[in-house]
Amino acid sequence: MPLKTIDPEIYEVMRHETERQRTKLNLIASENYASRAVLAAQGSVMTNKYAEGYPGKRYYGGCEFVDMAENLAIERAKKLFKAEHINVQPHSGSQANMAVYFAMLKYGDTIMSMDLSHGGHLSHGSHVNFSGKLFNIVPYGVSRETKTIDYDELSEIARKNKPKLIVSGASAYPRELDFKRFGEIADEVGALLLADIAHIAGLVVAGIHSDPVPYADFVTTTTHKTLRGPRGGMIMCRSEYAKEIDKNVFPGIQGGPLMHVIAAKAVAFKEAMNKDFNDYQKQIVKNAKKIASELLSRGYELVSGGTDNHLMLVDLMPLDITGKDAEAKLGEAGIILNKNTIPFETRSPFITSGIRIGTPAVTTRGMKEKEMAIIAQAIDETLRNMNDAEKLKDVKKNILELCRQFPIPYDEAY
Ligand code: DSN
Repeated sequence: MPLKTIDPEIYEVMRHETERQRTKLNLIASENYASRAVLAAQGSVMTNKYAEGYPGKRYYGGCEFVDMAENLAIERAKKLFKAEHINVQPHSGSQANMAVYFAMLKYGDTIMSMDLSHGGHLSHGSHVNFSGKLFNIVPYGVSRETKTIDYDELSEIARKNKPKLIVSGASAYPRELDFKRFGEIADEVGALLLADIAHIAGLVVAGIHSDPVPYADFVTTTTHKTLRGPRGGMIMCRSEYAKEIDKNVFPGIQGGPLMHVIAAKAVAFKEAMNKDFNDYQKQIVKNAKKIASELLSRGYELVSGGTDNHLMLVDLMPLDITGKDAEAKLGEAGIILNKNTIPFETRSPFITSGIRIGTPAVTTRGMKEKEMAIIAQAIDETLRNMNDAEKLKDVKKNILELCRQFPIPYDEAY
């Protein structure tokens, strides 16, 4: 029987969520619209199968077809990223990072990573996360002047603290990461290098962001951001670490892999091999640069003065608006994004002094520079008229019209 009959409540929730996705503008830098093919694989019979272990070495019978799916995912990811070894089983980026830490480090070992408030990620060492609780975290950040990573300072911190592992990667850093330089610094101090490319994986595949694979011992990613696949994680590493990594994913920190998600990862990797995908990634960056230049020309301050990738951070301090209020008012106008701390933040992570704007999702809808100019204007009008309900209504109408012109890639998501 159809979902609508079996569970009308969840059906209604999903109908509303589809409508929300259809009628609102998504500027959350870490989100995207997976294709119908990806959704089909994820919502399939593959969900019924237990497959603890790895292809050809499972703890269950009946794994012949899920083995094929996992092998396809691995082979395709190897072609995309040119990595020696790939594990497609991590349920998330956080678990991918956890498996690398557990494979290579002992509790209490020193990890050097980007501070959360400077753009890092929870799983890179936040004190409220397992990473910060189990390991000794030495943070690095951006320079106060340029708001970009100062690699000389990073090198000095590394020499002083002799970390066992350096993490390069971020959730809110608008500039290109110099993985070669990270590699040199790691080599100099005898540290392992982990590149977490969760946000920029699609850009790396398309060759418009430097590739960490030649320099890093481990590369982790999620599969659902710029890569536009199902929600999930993945680890790439040199062959010498393959056994330790696999052992630490399963049975180390996970049980049965999510075979429906792995099948969907395989589909997404196939989609990422199309030339269209590279064009899509290029457009993501063009779109981000366009919003950035439009905001700058309207007098906004962007952290580091702009963007090289798919996202930017707006510093709201000069407007005396909090990130929390901006997120709420933009949401009312149909523009969905997230409040974000800015480097040297003085407010709490629940309030913040910034917002993060990303272009992967609007670019999937087919929007280009012309639409980015409209979006920047809508953001500006909202932020300058936060208490003018009529003005916000007008903005909402325009955003709705824009969304109608650029539909999401599904009629019904269920
Ligand atoms: N925190 C997610 C983000 O960047 O939105 C990543 O895990």
